Amino acid sequence: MEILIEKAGLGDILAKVKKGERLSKEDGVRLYESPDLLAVGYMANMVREEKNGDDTFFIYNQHLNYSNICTNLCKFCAFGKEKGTDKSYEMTVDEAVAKITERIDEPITEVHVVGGIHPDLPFSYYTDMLKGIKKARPAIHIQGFTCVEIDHLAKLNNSSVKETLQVLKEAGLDSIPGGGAEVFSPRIREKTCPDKLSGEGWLEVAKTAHRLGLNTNATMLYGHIETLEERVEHLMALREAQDETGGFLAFIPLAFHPKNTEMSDISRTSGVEDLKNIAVARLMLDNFPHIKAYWVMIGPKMAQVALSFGADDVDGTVKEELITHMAGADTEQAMAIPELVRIIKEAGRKPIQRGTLYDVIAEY
Ligand code: V47
Repeated sequence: MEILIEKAGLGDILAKVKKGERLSKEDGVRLYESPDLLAVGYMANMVREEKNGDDTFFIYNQHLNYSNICTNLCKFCAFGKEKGTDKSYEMTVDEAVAKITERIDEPITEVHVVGGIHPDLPFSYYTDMLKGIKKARPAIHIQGFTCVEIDHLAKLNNSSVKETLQVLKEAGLDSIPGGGAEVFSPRIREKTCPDKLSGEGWLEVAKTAHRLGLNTNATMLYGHIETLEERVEHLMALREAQDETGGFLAFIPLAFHPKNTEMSDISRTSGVEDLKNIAVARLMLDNFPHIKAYWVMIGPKMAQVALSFGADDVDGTVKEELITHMAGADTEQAMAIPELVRIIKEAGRKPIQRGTLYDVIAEY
């Protein structure tokens, strides 16, 4: 294989990977440009095995999308709706908490709470929801509110991001998911989500959370109008932030789903694209412990293959995910643990059920 990597013109990158040397922006672009998927994947797999061996993580989780009402209305999003339109919804705090209690008999360990940027829900709605969830299920880990929502909540709270995070933490917030990062490039944000928090703003919220002891994840929405350079710059900005704080747990590349969005003329990502994004992320993000292949977006089959291309996590049981499914995802709504275990074992890896902070719950 190493001869093939040399032949693919990537021998110098292989040498760096073997020495554990950091890859440059130019290296990242060359990896993306390389038509040799197996060469890129082989190197990413080396790093994956060095960091995580055969360990492959999944979680028993639940998604709670409390409202789709959103003032940002990003062009790539099919989930967000204007208030008062027929497809918009918002749960009361009691309705949101009922989503937790109705599954109280299942051994769920994490709830992933995300919604739109709502124009008029008060700050108390969010703290009451956190407190209500914790009261209903004290042991559950609440991974909630993207950095974009946190920035909005700080404004509602007439306070700094730091102080607001402290209040949210006291109300029950345990960690922050990776959404809302999109592509940090101002060019992309201007064209696709001009009203959204800037890339710099997103990174600042994430770093503030880390300094308060809240871990976060990071994402990148790929497969629309971004250039390969813009993808690499996004990864490098995350790598730099991680050097500063060390608070990111996982990176999740998100495959753009065009259906029902204002960018529906764009085709869905291909399998090669999906694997490339996992592999390049694994190679560039040398300081991220985990790379997640999110089966909801790339399908269980591609997520399984991704376990040999740099990924060491497949997310989890999920259930009731709306953001991707409203944009045309044809994956199931949920995956049962035996199925997650089966696909991981078939890929020759070791399935590990984890808690949100990668604590081991069960080994299979
Ligand atoms: O913030 C929106 C993206 C994100 C589309 O942290 C779209 O572990 C594809 O962030 N096609 C939400 N993507 C999902 C997310 C996430 C999912 C799973 C795990 C974690 C984690 C985070 O989805 C949004 C946005 O970036 N998104 N519209 C679309 N049409």
